[in-house]
Amino acid sequence: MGERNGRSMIHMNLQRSNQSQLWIGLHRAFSRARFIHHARALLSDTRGLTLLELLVVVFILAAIAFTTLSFTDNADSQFRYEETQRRLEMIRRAIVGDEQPAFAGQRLLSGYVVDTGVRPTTITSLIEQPPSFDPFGGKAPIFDPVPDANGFNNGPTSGAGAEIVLTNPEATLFKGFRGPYVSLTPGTTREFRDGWGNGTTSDPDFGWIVTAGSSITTIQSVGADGQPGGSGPFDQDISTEIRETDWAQDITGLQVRIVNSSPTTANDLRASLLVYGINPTTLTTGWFRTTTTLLTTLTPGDAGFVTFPDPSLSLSTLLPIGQHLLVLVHDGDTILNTTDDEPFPSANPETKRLSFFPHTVLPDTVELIIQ
Ligand SMILES: [Ca+2]
Ligand SMILES: [Ca+2]
Ligand SMILES: [Ca+2]
Repeated sequence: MGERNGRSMIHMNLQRSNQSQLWIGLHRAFSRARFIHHARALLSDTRGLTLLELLVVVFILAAIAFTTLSFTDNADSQFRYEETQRRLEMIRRAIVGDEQPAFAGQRLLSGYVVDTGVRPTTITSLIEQPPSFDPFGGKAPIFDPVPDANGFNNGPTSGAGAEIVLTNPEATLFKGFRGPYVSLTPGTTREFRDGWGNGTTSDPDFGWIVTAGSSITTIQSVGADGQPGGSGPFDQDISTEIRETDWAQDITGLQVRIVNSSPTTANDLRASLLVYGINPTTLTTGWFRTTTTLLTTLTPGDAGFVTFPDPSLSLSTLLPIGQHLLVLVHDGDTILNTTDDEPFPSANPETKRLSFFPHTVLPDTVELIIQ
């Protein structure tokens, strides 16, 4: 029994052992299947990841390429925008000169307005000498006893009330066209376009829009879209304004102190300012004259004041920046702008060059001395 029992125990154990082997085998088989399944899944996952990665890489490369392209595009637009701004600044400097002190606080008078006494009407006039303009050079100011209603001299050159040319060297002013006032587009003879290349060569403004008001001139670039308006950063129009204080000085209230250092009494004195420019009526080069109030008597050793403008004048008191000539005037009949008006003393008139700078206050008083 014991043996039998023992046998049966062994048998059972064997049976159990076989069963567990079977289970283990089955388990292993399942495990292997699962492993293979997992491995396949993993393998297929790995393939999926690789593809995804590849796609990501391709996408990133494309994105980089696109970004580089749009960056290049953007950089190009940025360059053109800045070039347009630089050229607007160039136009501004061409018209009113360098607005910064040149050295040691001293300022230089330069630019189109200083040379010609007027603002340009087109961009072409900054490049080519307008037909009515004189070339740059020393000019003897011309005093006209009876000027035109707009203040400009109108002849005659001889006879009663004839123009008087102030030939003394200290009276000479350097005036006239000395352009081009802007650096031309490289490789061209007469072009000055904006950074976007707007406009055509036949356009007198080369694509810029120039608006000349009575006191403000605006120069505008229409931007990347080539037309006025637009909202994009580069389509928006950009412009520069030449304001009254940039190109002109108002002489209202400017006083001239006249000192009589001569031994004789001087009577019926005024001071006139001679300004070179273009007569807006005849469109020819000429001299504009505006004059102060009257000082009836000035005894030896005495000083007196006259003030711009004489109330009988209806001329503009806005004068261009630049150098002008102040002249002492004798007005015997005390009526301004009649044939007897003449520079004083007639043999060697008292004169003084006055410099009008942009953005500055004119001195309250300037002085003329009768020697
Ligand atoms: Ca005249
Ligand atoms: Ca535009
Ligand atoms: Ca007179």
